[in-house]
Amino acid sequence: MSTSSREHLRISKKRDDVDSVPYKPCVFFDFTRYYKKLGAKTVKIKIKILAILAVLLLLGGCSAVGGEDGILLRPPRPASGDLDDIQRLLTQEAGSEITYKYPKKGDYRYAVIPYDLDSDGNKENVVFYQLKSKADGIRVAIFKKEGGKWHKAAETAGLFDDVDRIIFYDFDGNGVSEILIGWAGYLDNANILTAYRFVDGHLAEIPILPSDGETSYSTSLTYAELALCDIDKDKKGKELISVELNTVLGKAKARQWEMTDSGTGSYFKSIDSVNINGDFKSFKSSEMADYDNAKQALFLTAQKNDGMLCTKMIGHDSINGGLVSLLEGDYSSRFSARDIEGDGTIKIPYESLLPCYKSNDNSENPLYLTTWSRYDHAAQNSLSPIFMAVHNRIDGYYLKLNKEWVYIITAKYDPASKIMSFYKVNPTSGSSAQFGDELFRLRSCKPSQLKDVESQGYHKLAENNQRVYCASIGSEESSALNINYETLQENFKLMVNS
Ligand SMILES: [Ca+2]
Ligand SMILES: [Ca+2]
Ligand SMILES: [Ca+2]
Repeated sequence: MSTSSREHLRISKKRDDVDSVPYKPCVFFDFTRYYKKLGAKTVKIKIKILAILAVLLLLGGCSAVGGEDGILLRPPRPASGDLDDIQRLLTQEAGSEITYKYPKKGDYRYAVIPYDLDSDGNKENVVFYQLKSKADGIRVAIFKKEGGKWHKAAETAGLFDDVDRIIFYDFDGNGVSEILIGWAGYLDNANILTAYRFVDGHLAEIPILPSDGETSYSTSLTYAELALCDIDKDKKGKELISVELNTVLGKAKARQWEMTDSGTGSYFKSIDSVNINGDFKSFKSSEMADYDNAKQALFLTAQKNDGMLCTKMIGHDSINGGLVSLLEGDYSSRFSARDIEGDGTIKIPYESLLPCYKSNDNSENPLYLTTWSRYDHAAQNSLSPIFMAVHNRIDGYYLKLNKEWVYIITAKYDPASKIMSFYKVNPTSGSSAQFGDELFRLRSCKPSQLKDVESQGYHKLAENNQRVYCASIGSEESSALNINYETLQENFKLMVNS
């Protein structure tokens, strides 16, 4: 049996028990065609290395996350009494041990998620779980409290074994949130989104028109990355943007979705799409953020086939409307774009080898010069460099390079001693540059080692909970380059997330 046939059966089997009783199906909606379409799709299945064993109820870690208006908040947790009731009901009925599952991304990273799904003023609880026997795939159940007692109002089978994310949002403005669930595919690039509404105590699927010009409905949408953001900046509502990736060709496309009513039922349809230039292996993350004078764009972090990351930007065309791909160039780095300076704007990195390293030289671990830039819309959609730095990813710091140091100094790193040594570059005619005299060293050590390290001529530059960071300046040539403890301290920065 071919992979696609197996997938066909797998998906068909799982979708038989969709709780669709109260849903008035759209007249165009044809499940048979949907199954055929899915079967025809080449969904690459690879055995996934053990899915992360779901943590016990409520242990799904969730740091502060972006709320509806970008305010940092934590999603609510159910009261412990409610949790006990729900857990008891679920295990009683399943008749077997269960593993709770929690969304890996998004605003709700709990296995049990309270949310008022039908806008009646009381929160239901959405629960993701899987039988420990793995006899069946992942399931999602909705628990509703009526007459002071919880009961399972609805349940449906999911796809695959994990949840990528869950989104609650009132897309059609009727005062009731729709429920979007992204099921985590076995490959990064092939997550599948299904959409539901919870009406009259039942869960009903919302059809999706899968792409431009399609006339037959599906119940799912394949995506590599997903974002809910106010891309058109109208402050009236958020738009759903999906990024789809053709893994064979490495080509990607961003697509905007809208919920609309055909008169016979609501559905999601694609209203615009834009190609994202480049050759991609996967998409890692997306983040709506400011650039240039408070303009906003969706920053996408993609991974290329060589393993390097690159940043892509999707914005909104304020003159003609629709999505635009803003950053066309190929800017590669081992880092994703981030607010590295903590000033509220995202910087985009790209890297080149430090002097004295050759790209084909595998005899030593090469070090890179990272240029952190801002997106410059006026300069033909290109990047304007803000600063250049040498990063030490292992020890979690970077040294900004003053302009007069760039291309004049280079570095080597010894992971055993945690010493990064900086050298003057000796330009040689007719061949590549050579490491010249050593100028200074940076070194990280444990706080308990500081005295010993200081006795070796090091001065403390910075410290955090675990490590102390020091410098030692050893060459007279350093002063000619304005390298002293003051400038090093000023230029030395700890990475918050490397
Ligand atoms: Ca409710
Ligand atoms: Ca709605
Ligand atoms: Ca909007």
